[in-house]
Amino acid sequence: MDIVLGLQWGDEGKGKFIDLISEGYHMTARFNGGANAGHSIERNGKRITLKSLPSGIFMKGVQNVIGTGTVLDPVSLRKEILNLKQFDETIEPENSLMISKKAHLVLPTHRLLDCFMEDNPDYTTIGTTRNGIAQAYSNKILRQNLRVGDIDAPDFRNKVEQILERDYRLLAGGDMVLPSLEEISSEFFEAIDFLKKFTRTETELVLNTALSEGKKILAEGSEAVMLDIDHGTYPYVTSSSTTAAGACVGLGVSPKKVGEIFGIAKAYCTRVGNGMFPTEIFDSVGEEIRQKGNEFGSNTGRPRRIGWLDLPALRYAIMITGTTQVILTKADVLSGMESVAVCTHYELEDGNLARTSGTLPENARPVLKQMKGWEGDITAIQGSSNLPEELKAFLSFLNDELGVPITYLSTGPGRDEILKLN
Ligand code: 2SA
Ligand code: MG
Repeated sequence: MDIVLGLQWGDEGKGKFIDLISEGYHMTARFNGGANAGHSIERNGKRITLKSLPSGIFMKGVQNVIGTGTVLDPVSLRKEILNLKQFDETIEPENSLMISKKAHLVLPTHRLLDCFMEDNPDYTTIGTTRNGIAQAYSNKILRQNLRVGDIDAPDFRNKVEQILERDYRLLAGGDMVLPSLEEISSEFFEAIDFLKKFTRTETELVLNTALSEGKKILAEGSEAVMLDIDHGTYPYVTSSSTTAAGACVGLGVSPKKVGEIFGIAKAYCTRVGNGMFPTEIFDSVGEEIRQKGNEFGSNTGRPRRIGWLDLPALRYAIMITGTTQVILTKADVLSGMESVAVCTHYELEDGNLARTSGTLPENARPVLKQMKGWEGDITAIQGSSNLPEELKAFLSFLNDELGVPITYLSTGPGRDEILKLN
């Protein structure tokens, strides 16, 4: 099993890379997160953003798994699949998708409680995607949640209604305008009926059987290492395990079965939501990168914060995940800049930090190295030897600093705009 992970704060371009390599796999599997993800893929000049579905859903003959470590919102999944069919009517997720019976359900009140907590000054505002992700995961840990496998039980409806009513009593104490219980309940059960069209099974058995038959599996991470619940910039993180180990836990596959670990990183950094971001750029350069790189949340449309490439954070993410290859994206966005900065280390009062999760002492100072920028449109370049010399120097500097080879360079948003580096 190979794994694709985001090494920064998300939106590194995982969807595009998975789309490029998924042809070589029999199965693609999502192991964490849910409708908070936004994996953008291009097809025939049109872009579509996947939320809960694995990116292999577009590939004929590829089996797709929504694994045990995910949280599944039936209402959102139904919308996503109906939208997908409009985009490409030949796609048949009824035949190519299986969902873990042990994946946890996101209930309608989880979304409402997420909004309630985000807007209530008694709680820390995380800047979540408001999809009820933390509420579903926390109820899982509390052992109070329902799972995909529960939807066929005769008392499922009663149990859901009981939870919705209980949550509504809690929500009624706030000043949120709530939809009627009947409304959210009927939308939810309509989505549950829709969900019943799909295979629901013990996906860990399917995955391990496939591996024992020599089939190749690609595990697809959502969000990214710096948003990991344990190793990210807590509390400004998501609620799942976004690391390579998280893929093993979330899919029920042994670490012994893992081969390549592809880490995706942008040539700069972005983050949405709150939290520390030491290399953040606040001036017009940041705005220029935001516009040029179209750095807006693919689901929520939120402007993403922009910063220079943070090598101490990237080294940390590579260490935590055991990344074997780095895929560098969006270097084209930096084209035409006179100089490009990279944070090489953090300076502390008593020394330097080369590796950090981003949680820094107050007086830590990011040290930026200015590198000469590269000119021209790199999107059409064929063959890495034709890249501008300044970009080659940038890549070679990063290779040396990271200690892991950069094997691909994405040179533009298009599907084919990616170079294999030798
Ligand atoms: P949540 O909703 O509970 O997981 O939010 C917690 C933190 O995790 C961040 N987060 C993300 N960061 C980047 N991209 C994400 N996916 C979408 C995208 C986001 C969007 O691909 O663009 O559309 O805005 C994602 N999902 C969660 C979030 O910002 C919080 O900091
Ligand atoms: Mg995204």
